[in-house]
Amino acid sequence: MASPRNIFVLTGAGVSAESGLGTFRDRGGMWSRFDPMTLATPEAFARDPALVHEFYNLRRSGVIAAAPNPAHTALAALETHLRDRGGALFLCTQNVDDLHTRAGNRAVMHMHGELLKARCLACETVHPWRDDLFVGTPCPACNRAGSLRPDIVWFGEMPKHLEAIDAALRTADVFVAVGTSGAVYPAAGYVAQARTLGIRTWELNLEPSDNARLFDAARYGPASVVVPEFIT
Ligand code: BV8
Repeated sequence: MASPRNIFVLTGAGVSAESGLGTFRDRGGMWSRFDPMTLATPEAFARDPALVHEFYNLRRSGVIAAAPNPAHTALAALETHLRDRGGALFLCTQNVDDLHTRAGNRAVMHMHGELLKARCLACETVHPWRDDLFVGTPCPACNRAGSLRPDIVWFGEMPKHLEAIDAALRTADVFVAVGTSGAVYPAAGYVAQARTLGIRTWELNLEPSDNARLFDAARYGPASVVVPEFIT
């Protein structure tokens, strides 16, 4: 790779697959076993909060038990490398785990929220959260019971940090998508936006994604191999 100053990296579930966290749309993936409309929408939470809490409690304990893999570590090294040379890594993740942060990335834009945070629907306070959540769990700030939800962006909800993401894309020299199927918008549209801005686009994935034809270049293989190779 040449030496660009600013790199925008969009990560998806594939970057955490080798840490043991399941992907969504692969064969055997989460959404092939569970219907996202019954688990990952505000309507599902209103209808059956106990079921939705159970699903996210399981995933939260899975994240706590997982560890970053060489793909996460390589992206943390890339951030330091670019910063030391006056550039920047804009790391935007669709993942709700904290593995980029634990690997050492300082600035991570979690556009679909974070599993290790809970938000109160009554007072809007966001709390760091590692325990199981139940329908009757009181909010530590306002003490109201039944008002806490995972601080996750569900289908039909507005993703987070959209302005910062747009600004980062506009100052990037290279766009790299890692381990994402390109099925969920608005993230799936960023490669087209990058192309419009004249930014060189790379795909790093196990196999060609839905958007593969939109990338200028690609490397296919496990993220733990292709990401470290790409940055050296
Ligand atoms: C919104 C949290 C309004 C939940 C998630 C345009 C057209 C059609 C529909 C829409 C559209 N725009 C919006 C929509 C609606 C909808 C949408 O996109 N629907 C799709 C399904 C058609 N979008 C929304 O509702 C979004 N909100 O649009 O608001 C708005 C927005 C902007 C401006 C104005 C208005 C909100 C979407 C958020 C949904 N929340 N996550 C939870 O986690 O429980 S989505 C879910 O998919 C995941 O959580 C993840 O975040 C996301 C993306 O999936 P991927 O990360 O790509 O994972 P996937 O399994 O699909 O792929 C894994 C890839 O890794 C594969 O390619 C595989 O080959 C690869 N891989 C596997 N192993 C490895 C590997 N690669 C490397 N190494 C390996 N070892």
